[in-house]
Amino acid sequence: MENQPLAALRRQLPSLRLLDAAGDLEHYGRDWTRRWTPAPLAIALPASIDEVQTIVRWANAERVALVPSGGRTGLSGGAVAANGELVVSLERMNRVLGFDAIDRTLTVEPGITLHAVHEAARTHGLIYPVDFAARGSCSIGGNIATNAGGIRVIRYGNTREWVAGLKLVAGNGELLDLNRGLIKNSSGYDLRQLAIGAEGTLGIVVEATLKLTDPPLPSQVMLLGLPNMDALMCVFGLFRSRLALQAFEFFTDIALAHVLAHGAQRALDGDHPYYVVTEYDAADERAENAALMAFEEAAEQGWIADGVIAQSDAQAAALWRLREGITESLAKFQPYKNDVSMRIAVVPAFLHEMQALLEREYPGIEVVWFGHIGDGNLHINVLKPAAASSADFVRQCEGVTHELAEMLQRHGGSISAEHGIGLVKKPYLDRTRSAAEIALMRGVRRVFDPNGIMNPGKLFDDPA
Ligand code: 2HG
Ligand code: ZN
Repeated sequence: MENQPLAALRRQLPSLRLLDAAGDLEHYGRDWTRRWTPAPLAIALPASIDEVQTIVRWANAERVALVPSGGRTGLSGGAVAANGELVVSLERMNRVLGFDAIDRTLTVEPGITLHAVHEAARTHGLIYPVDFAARGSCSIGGNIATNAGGIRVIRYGNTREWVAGLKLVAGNGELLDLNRGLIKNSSGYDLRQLAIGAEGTLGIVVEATLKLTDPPLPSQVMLLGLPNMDALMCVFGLFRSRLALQAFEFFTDIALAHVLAHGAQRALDGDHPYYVVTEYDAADERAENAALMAFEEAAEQGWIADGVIAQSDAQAAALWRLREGITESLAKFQPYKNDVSMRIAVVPAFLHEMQALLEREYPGIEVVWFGHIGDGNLHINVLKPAAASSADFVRQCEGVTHELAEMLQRHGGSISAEHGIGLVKKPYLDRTRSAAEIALMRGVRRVFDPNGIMNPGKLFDDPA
């Protein structure tokens, strides 16, 4: 017999598409973390804001938990439904609703992929500059829910800089039209910004007005081989002072080995412990020469051992693949992921401490470092040894993460740079946010969502 609340939802919204086949529950109940067993009540695929609002009101009346769901490419368990929740997939709400040439904004539904946003901006001669490897699968609603960062943050900032307006069905069922595309709006609390990065705990993003900007100047992509860890930030300091950087990313020799084994092309002959992929404006000969001079100066200092500049778009894409293909190349090892950040100035000291911790705690285990070092954001992927059980491995990694979180606290950093807290990092939130902050966050949630139906158990637990 059908679950009573679900039967009530069907009566209230006969047109709503609902799925409950075992395969659908599994598909929509999990994200890229793969750690939890999906167990949602059912999957709702609303086609309009009205339908979303009706679902949220129903959920309040029936006290059913909702999990908003985009491309489920998240790495922190923020879109996992493992406790009988109704998954609200926004995938059918995936249209571009409008472009405003004067405001230079694009209004979209939340289920549109990041890639489709890029394409839509391009048709108007503009760009939406937030970008990262999951662009083809992730959705803009999910990007907003996690304040996604990616590979161009150094130039353009995070998602929150690019959201000019947001429609949110709050947890209490109200439809909020936040900021309405205004550039200037000094009228009290910016609820739009509260909803960005809230991981679906305040409401469901049902529409977004995104800022667009001019395409960047023509650029060059350079791959560098570095002889040691200290050279990373030395090269960054030099390059940032000389070049107009669009991206500055790093990875280690271990990351390179995996990405090459996964089909990427080797671009430098020798082996180096650290690599950097950087992209910078190179509109004319002067800019290109500045890059060569910076390269030579760094080489003279002993900070760069080898390097190559892409000579074509295809070569630039091949260099980028060495960095962007890392996550996919590691997926089969069930990696445990850390995604940490600190002020850029703190990176050198932090790297040394972190290296000592990881070497001590993970003897004989492959640990892969990479990420957006120019933003002070490091990704650490610890690869599960084939012989270890998933549960034991996660337990071991969680113990180490407690130490890492303490180290971050000492350095004023964050346990989640850009992937969100979700389920994965909940135990460490209090190392990044003070007790007073967390109490206020809980209070904000209660105001938006008095019955605690929005993505409960993510970010933090509601009081019993
Ligand atoms: C990236 O920068 C993504 O490639 C994924 O944020 C990082 O897999 C990861 O740990
Ligand atoms: Zn990243």
